[in-house]
Amino acid sequence: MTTGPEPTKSMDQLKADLAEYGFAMMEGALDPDTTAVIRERVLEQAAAEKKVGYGNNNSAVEPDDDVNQWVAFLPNKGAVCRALINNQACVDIVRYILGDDAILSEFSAHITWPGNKEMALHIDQWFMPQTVMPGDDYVRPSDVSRQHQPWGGPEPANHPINPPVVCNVMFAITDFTLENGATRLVAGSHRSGHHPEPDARYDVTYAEVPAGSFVVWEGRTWHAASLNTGNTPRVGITTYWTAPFIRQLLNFPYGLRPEVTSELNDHERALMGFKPWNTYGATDDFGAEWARPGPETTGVLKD
Ligand SMILES: O=C(O)CCC(=O)C(=O)O
Repeated sequence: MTTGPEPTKSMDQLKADLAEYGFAMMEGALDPDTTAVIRERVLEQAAAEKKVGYGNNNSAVEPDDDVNQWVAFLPNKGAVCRALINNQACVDIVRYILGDDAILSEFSAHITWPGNKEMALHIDQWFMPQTVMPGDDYVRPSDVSRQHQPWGGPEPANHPINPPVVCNVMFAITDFTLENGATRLVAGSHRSGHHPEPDARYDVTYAEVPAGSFVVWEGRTWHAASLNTGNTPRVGITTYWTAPFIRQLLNFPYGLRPEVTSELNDHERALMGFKPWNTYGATDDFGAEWARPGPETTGVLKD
């Protein structure tokens, strides 16, 4: 284990920890009642999804595990979860990292169940093209893959690296402990410009926090969920955020159920990507504040 940040209630400390370690922990972000209501809803949904055999694993990050469970696309699965994207500390730290126009990219629960397999350390912005010397060959952006990356150690690079373009605010809906699979992270790895070597072992910090906290890491920080060696599930909810010019991991404007879309307020709709950014994401009117859904756009016109 290595040194890392301590859980804090101070936004200033949270920002300082992020700069130094690439991650930070906010204690008391959610009150106990809200946390309990969300936990109950997520576990109920998880049990029902398991029963009908609905998509319970995420092979992109856990190819070898069929024990952990992702409850994907939470906004469709109960209005209670929307408390998380309306959490001021969450939105403040996201905007601190990515700027005011950041949007939500994913909003899902990740449940580590006892008997799971260990998730491999990774970074979230694996899709970013690497910097190259002028004239050098480059990987064509649509050919970038998780498998072909500049592997290396977590030490700071001595050359320019990409800035963060995504970040993750993961809410602890149960306690996160060493035993139940707390997220583990490599302090300082956000400065390395490297991806962790697939089978190497590194000094990690376990984000041990009480329920109601969140763990925030930026897109370059090495991290993963851990083994659950206990006998109760660890429930985390990932709110994953992105620069508005990057495709969202979950396609909210397309996939939200109509009854959910009609309940969203403007703040939530903007966060979910209904608002074009410098015309990107527009539908038929480049100047419109909001993208219009198909039935409301202009079709064939004739004199
Ligand atoms: O569930 C966790 O603790 C980590 C999840 C993770 O690695 C991710 O969402 O990229």
